[in-house]
Amino acid sequence: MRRRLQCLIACALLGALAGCGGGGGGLVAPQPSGPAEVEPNDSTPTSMGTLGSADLVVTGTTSSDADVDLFSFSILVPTTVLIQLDWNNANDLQVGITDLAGIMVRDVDTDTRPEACTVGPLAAGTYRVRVGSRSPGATAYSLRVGPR
Ligand SMILES: [Ca+2]
Ligand SMILES: [Ca+2]
Repeated sequence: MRRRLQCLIACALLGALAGCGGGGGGLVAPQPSGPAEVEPNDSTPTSMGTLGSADLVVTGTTSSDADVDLFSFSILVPTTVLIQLDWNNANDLQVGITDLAGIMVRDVDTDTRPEACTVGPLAAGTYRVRVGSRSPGATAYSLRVGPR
């Protein structure tokens, strides 16, 4: 409940851009490619690199609903960014993006997959992406961050 309230507040602050939510598949196919996450990453993010013209993709696994996977990426110029998290079973994952100060930019947690969101344009800087799970079982996923 608190998360959804935070999302509402964040969305309102950002002007409630459209294109946020789950079930919006079809725009970008899931890509089971890219480097894989390496634990531990619950509190120290793994860098996905600097965002250029190509999407950054990593794969990972939430081992349980207690596992959190953190990633970071940087942008050098103001950029509108797609964040998309996809997986292949009935489990329930969530994804959020914060700036380096920990201020939530957007949190996406619907009942469907993929969880996807287009935010921005974001100011140049480094951002943190948090992948979490509401399901006790393990879930392999693919996380895509790309300019849009
Ligand atoms: Ca993990
Ligand atoms: Ca983790």
